[in-house]
Amino acid sequence: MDAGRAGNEAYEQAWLDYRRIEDEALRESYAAVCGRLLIAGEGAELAAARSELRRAIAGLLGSEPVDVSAAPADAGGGGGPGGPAIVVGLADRVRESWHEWAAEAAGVEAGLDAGAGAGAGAGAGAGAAEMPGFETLGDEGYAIRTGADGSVYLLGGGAKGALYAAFGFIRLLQTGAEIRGLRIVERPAYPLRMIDHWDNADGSVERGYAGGSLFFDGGRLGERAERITDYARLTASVGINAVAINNVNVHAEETRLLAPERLSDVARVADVFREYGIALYLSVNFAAPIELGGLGTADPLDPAVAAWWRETTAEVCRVIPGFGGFVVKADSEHRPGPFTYGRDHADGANMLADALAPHDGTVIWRCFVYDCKQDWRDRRTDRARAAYDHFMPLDGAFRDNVVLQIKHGPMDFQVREPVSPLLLGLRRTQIALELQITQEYTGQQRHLCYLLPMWKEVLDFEAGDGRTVADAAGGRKGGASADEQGAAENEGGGWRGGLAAVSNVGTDANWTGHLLAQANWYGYGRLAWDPSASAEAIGREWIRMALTSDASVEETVIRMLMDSHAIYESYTAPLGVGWMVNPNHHYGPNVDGYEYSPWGTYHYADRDGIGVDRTVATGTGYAGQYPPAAAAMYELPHACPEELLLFFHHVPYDTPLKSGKTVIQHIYDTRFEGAERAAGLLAAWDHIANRLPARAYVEVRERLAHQAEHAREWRDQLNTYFYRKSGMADAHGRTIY
Ligand code: GCV
Repeated sequence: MDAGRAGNEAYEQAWLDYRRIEDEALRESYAAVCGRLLIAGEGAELAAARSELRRAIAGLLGSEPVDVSAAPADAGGGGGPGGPAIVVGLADRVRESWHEWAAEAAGVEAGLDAGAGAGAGAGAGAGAAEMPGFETLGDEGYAIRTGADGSVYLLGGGAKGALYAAFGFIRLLQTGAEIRGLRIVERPAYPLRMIDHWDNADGSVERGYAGGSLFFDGGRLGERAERITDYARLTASVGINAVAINNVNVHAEETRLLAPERLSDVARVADVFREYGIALYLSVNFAAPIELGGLGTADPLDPAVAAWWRETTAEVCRVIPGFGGFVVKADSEHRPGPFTYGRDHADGANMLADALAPHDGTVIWRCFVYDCKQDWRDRRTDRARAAYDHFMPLDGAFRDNVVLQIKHGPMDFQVREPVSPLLLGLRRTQIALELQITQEYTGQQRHLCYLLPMWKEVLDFEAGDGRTVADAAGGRKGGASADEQGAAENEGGGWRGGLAAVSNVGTDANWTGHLLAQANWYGYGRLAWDPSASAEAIGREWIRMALTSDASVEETVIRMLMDSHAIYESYTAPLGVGWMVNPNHHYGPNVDGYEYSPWGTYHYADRDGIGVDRTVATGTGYAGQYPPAAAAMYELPHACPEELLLFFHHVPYDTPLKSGKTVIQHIYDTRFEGAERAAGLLAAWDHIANRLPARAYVEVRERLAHQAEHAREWRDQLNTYFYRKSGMADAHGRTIY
């Protein structure tokens, strides 16, 4: 058992668990640099950086750094008699106000000049010319540099950047990195790096698997001050800069969050967020002018409605400085929206955007719009088409402060879906890719499912022209030359889009219920900062920071994480068929659970075959929503990636796959293998039992044991269902019921 863990046994500090570094030589080498701390400047984010660095260094190294911020000259400079220091500040201010001191600090300026690798900025005068690169940091970027005397400079382009630099440096210490000769420049890939909470005012969390809401507690808001601060620290530490605190399904009580008497509570949470560079967003009810304002309509083109939103928004922004904006689920799953008034979604979003524009706020408008009252007998209506059909015709019709939030797949966060064609289709509209950290359809934090490999596939997807989803979310042309890309698109300033994801945290002591599901929260933030980072590297960081510094344990746990999505997929959804789950709560196998429902979620299995024909030639035409190369690939069964075969095609059970197996044999084999591999996760965990902290071992083991058993249930129900439908025996004669 890892003795250093005492005090954070419950993992309530997650990856900001500053347990003492066990390797004495490493600790001493860090201590040589971390003895003194100098914060060059004022302000909330710098104060947060100061307290975090003090806390981290005290925990990791055993003693707090001496704070020399007040009197740098007396303290002898970074490299003076007091020895090296950690210097935190804004790149500009450190350059201007601390120039002399920094120069004294044993040649730091030379180090800064030589290494600025973020590209040559235009510069603003002689000083700027000396430091190419800092102009390109932006408010959120940062540089970390070691001066010649060993002092470490954590320099933000703006205050947020300085805070991120502090967290970045702490991460180096926690992961055992070399901190001599640091020359790091980091800039986030996206301006929007958001987490959406589906928290309700009554304290429950829709699709929450880790306890109740952090923010709402029996009708009160913001009472758990310490926990909310820890949440803000954890969230900011991975670079998240926007959080919507309430569910996109806005009920009566949450509609009232906009009312003056509730705003002060919201403001309390926003105050904490602001210290950590996080803008608070509210999900709003499109019918609020009626339900809260007492108007007779919510028609977005009605001047009285627009005026109500303008005034209400102005008050929100007065009470909450730096308010982020609104998240809107409209005309979706029984929520009100502009369709009621014969208006389109650009009318609705733009009206709210105009109310937010004077306050520099953003409308995050969701594209999860489809008919949830479909007749299952109707085989021509295809839910997968809906987002593209609704929003492509509106490309270019949205204000500059509207971001369309688009789920990664065309259906709804299934374990396997193709990438939504809308993500690559929109060229003149700002977008945010929406992911789901909470494991609604991926094991509900009872099964292990590390989601980064799947998210990486989404971000890397391109439809034949080299422009990836990661590019599209950043408003980058990507891929081919600008000419080939056509119209001006969105490169350059003003882009507000990026990534958004549904939170997986709650009041459980370890935040996420399944301890290893913390890696999804951590990893989402790290990917939103840098989508080119590898899933494995991010997973290893989390393991070192949150769980253990034992390298052999790390090897086992990273394999478990990296294999887990494929394992989950193999015993649940074959070849791109989703939805074979129990209705409502969505947990556990039920092959026909959604087959005769109005939700548009069918597999069409009969005695001869299975799958949905979404081809242009004979099906719903969904495949034709992709650019030509991808459309051609999905249109033909032999060209279609096999893992999506049944998403795009209805095929007979005896259709041969590339492996030589038939579809039915593939279904049987993957279910048997998947269940075995799930049991293997438990065995792997047991194998490292005596090298794991006791509580972590026991808690995770309980979940892995459940998973192994539940995977068998999935195996047997699916195999039995398809055996009974098809009448085709398993080639290996294994037990099917
Ligand atoms: C918040 C799915 C979920 C709902 C969720 C919805 C959405 O349908 O099951 O719980 O509602 O997606 O994303 O709006």
